[in-house]
Amino acid sequence: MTIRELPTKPYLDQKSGTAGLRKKVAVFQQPHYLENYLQSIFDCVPELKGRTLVIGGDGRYHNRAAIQTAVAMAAANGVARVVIGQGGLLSTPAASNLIRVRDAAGGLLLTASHNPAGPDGDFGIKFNVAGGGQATEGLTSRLYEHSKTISRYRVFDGGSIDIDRRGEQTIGDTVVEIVDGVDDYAKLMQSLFDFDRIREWIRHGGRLRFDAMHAVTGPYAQRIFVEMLGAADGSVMNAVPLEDFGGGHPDPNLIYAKHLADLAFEEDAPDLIAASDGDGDRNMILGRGLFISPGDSLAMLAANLQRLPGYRDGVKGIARSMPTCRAADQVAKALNVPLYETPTGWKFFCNLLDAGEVTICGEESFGTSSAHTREKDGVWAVLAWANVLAATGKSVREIADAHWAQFGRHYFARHDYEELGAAQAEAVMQAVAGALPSLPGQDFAGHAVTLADEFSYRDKTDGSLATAQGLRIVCGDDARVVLRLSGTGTKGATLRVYLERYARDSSSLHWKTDDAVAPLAAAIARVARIAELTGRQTPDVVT
Ligand code: G16
Repeated sequence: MTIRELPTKPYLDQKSGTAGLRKKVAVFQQPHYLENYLQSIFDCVPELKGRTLVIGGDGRYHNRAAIQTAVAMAAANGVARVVIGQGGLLSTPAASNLIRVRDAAGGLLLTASHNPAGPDGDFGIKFNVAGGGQATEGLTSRLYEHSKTISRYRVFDGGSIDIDRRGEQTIGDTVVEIVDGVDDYAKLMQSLFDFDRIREWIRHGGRLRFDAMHAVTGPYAQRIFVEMLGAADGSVMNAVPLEDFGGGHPDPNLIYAKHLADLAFEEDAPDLIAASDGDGDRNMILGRGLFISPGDSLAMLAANLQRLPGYRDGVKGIARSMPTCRAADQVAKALNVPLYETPTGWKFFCNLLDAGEVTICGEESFGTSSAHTREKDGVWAVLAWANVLAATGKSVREIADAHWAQFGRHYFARHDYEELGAAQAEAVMQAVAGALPSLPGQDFAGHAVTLADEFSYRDKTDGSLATAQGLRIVCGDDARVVLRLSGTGTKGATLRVYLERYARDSSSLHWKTDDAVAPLAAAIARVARIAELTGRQTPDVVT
């Protein structure tokens, strides 16, 4: 068995999107495609040599084969130790945590998040750096540049490992350790939340229902909610991870998890209903008869965080991505802590978290997390809600009503126009960009425009500048519309239109979200000429 250096030709499309390289499985299965990208990582991150690398994925189709390739290449590139979740499974937040716990130089997260899986589905790779955070914009650009000129890769020839057998194996000089992917994560959760209190809440009738959607969180949820916290058998639905996610679309929102919204409105609905996505970083929260939007969930958790054991020191700061509704801003104001507005993409939170500037952060795309890891964390969000319910003795509805009465309510909806031609999507963005200079002072759905611009962001810790991060039309605190193109799709272009309306007086706190934002949707459709430029009369997905 030897290390071989093999010639290869570059592919020119290995540019990371919002969260790593995501492509159709068939693209990753092209000769040397995966190898090229992995070699770019080993070449651009020389500190992996002699150190530890964590590998795990969401269990989707191609995961197991890709892990064998990654291990053979890690061995050939001088990685000293590879730590892999048993069966190749690690949720994204658990992988980030394992990188921290093992003081690893980085980790390979094999996931395309909530995108459908299977031979015709998607696959993806994300590289996370030491400390568990996502690769910065700078590193992902270097990887892309490198991938365009790559001419050889190194692989250890002839060995394979058993990823289902816990313990140590060797491949060449590299030790490969297969670990239980849940252990360290469960310990971390126990250190943050009051498990005794949640157990009591459950014993006294608190009911939880969690849908793992046949993706990676099944084993995490089963261990934590059922085995450790005593939730009833059957509290975790679709708990077995499957390579094709059971043919489903593990994207926890009102479209792809509509059955949970229906459940929430049943007479005998559980107290807390939740779901996570393919790789376990997203979350959806519902109470009896109520959906909590991600922006509200961030704000409500931030307002209640100090009740939870891991957060007794309070909230240092809150961060949200720019398109996320501004509910958390009101909480930051009340707590007298800074609010950071970053571009879409969890990677933009990582520097703030590393610098200790922020305790909790979240995004409209169903992501919430805290400084305990460097990824968004679905199971964490569910536990945080369970702990708030247990600590206050209130229902989700009571928490929400009290929150809105104190802070006002931000109605929020995202309208997605999927699989557009690149030129169509660009034309819409151009139409809005062209209109921006004339909008300030104008009426927009009954509100006066106070700011209309393209968002850019300077990271206060490293000074880096991210430009072209979305177009925004702001009407003071009262309303806002944001447009941007998705960076995670694998088919055509997706236009995202984010609509937000703020209501403060008691008579306006219980509208239907669709009704509340309808005037904004109509106004932006006119400015952006969406129907004319795309041929679409209505969005494909509303979340
Ligand atoms: C990823 C990123 C998130 C981002 C989301 C949507 O989530 O990690 O930060 O908000 O995509 O991005 P876009 O609007 O560009 O499609 P995930 O869960 O897919 O990894």
